[in-house]
Amino acid sequence: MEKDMDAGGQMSEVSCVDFWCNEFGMRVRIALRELGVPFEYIEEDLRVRERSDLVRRMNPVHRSIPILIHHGRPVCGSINIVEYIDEVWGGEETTRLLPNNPADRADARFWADFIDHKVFSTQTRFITSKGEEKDAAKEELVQQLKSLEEVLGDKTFFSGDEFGFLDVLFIPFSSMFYGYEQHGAFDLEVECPRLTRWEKRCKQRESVSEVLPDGKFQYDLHKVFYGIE
Ligand SMILES: N[C@@H](CCC(=O)N[C@@H](CS)C(=O)NCC(=O)O)C(=O)O
Repeated sequence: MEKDMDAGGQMSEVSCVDFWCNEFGMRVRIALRELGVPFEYIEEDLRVRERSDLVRRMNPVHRSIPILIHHGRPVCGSINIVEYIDEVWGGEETTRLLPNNPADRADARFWADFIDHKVFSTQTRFITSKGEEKDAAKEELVQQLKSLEEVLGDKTFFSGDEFGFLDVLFIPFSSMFYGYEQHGAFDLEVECPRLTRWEKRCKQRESVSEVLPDGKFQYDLHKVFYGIE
């Protein structure tokens, strides 16, 4: 699926600039696989402090990854990119990632924002803090996961029977579930049983299993990044 540059060093029609353990970038790689879009993967090693020329050129405002490059034109911001992928390559209703109904779409976007602005920042605070602050962040994170579990309800996937937009956006965060448990000394299956069953269902999909890193690798890398013993 992932194509290399051709012999003349030309860029593929579709490229994804990312780092293997980037939760935001995993969304893009999963979405491309779900919709069967061949793409070239360009690794941007975030352990190197300076961003590459390509990233500076393609995302001069934020200098962040992921970046989708389509016919040489960059698309930035993972949620924006997933929506773009859906618009360009999503076919019939059943193979689209975003729900067809405008109210369901608005709901999905609301929870997407919740994942990025609540869950991600709480996760970062939890992983990087100690003592009382860490305990408070852990409590908050578990409550936020429970909120997402409420949204999931008894459905197979967030939008119903089909794997879709919110599944694509949130499943990369499950690569930190092992890290949450280790870091907070709790059992996520006890706190959020439906969410952990959803995680297992998602991981049965090739698009997800090929992209998600092992939980221990992911936690170890976060520890290095944040200087946690
Ligand atoms: N909201 C952005 C967030 C992207 C982001 O923050 N990416 C980080 C990695 S997690 C990054 O590229 N940081 C650049 C750096 O660390 O130099 C998205 O959804 O794409």
